[in-house]
This record gives sequence, structure tokens and C-alpha cells, in this order.
Amino acid sequence: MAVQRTFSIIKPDATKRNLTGKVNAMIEDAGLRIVAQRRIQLSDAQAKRFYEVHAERPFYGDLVNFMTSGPVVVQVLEGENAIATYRNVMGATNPAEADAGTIRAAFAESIDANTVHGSDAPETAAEEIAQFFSDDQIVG
Ligand code: IDP
Repeated sequence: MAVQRTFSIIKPDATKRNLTGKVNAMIEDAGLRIVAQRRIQLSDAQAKRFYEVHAERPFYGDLVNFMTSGPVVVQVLEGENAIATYRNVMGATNPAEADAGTIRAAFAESIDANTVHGSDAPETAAEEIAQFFSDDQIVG
């Protein structure tokens, strides 16, 4: 497996509880390198666009409200098999189902306030990275 990049968001439940550093430590301990990172306040339009794939789902409105409820940290992570590696470190979407040792098992409060986002495929990773970073902002 070649070196890959994935897109990550540290969500508002984590920034509010000052957990950015602890989440980043788990990312780095998993062998992933943080090659771009910025703390931002998502606008309503940015959150809606980011989660457009869920627009028809009943939780879409709550998800957009949650993602704009406080600062987030957007990141690009790089490493061997980065997409799957990060999904494994994140744990299951529902923290009640997340394996011990994962970020969501350690920190997530609920299925919506679940601490982190990570891309699920190479195409979505590229598309998500491009929503927030230009090539010259990513330093591998
Ligand atoms: P993922 O973040 O583990 O990839 P997705 O299915 O892509 O999970 O869902 C995106 C986000 O939408 C989740 O991280 C979670 O915050 C929220 N979400 C997913 N399913 C539900 C649900 O049933 N209720 C509330 N929020 C949900």
C-alpha cells in the first residue's frame, strides 16, 4: 500500500473540551503525520456542502447545527494506507460500538457529537481536502 492522504476534522465537541492535542497524539501514535492543519469556524454553507451526501437523512439538520456550534480543526493526514488506518483509529460512528483504544471510544459523547471525521475512500479524501486546503498549504 502506497502513502495516502486523508481528510480529518476534529469536531466541536472535542475543541470545546480542549481535546485537540489528545486527539492529535492518538493520530500520531497510529503512524499518521499531520501535514496540514487549521482551526476554523465552519459556516452554515460550508457544513451543508461538506455533508451534502447526507442531505436527505433525518439527522442532516442536527448534524449541520452541531458542526457549526463551535470551532473545528481541519487536517490532512498522511501515511501508509492513511484512509483505513485513520478509520481504524477513529472507531465506529456510534461510540457505543467503538472498539477500546479508538478516539471515539475514548472521547465521543454520542453518535452526532463523535469527536472526529475521516474520509472513507480515496475519491472523497481528495474532494474533502480540496474543500479546505490548496496544494501549497500541505507540507508532507
Ligand atoms: P462517519 O463519520 O463514521 O463516516 P457517516 O455515516 O459518514 O459516519 O455519518 C457522518 C456523520 O453524521 C457521523 O459522524 C455522525 O456525526 C452523523 N450521524 C451519522 N448517523 C447518525 C445518526 O443516526 N444520528 C445522528 N447523527 C448521525
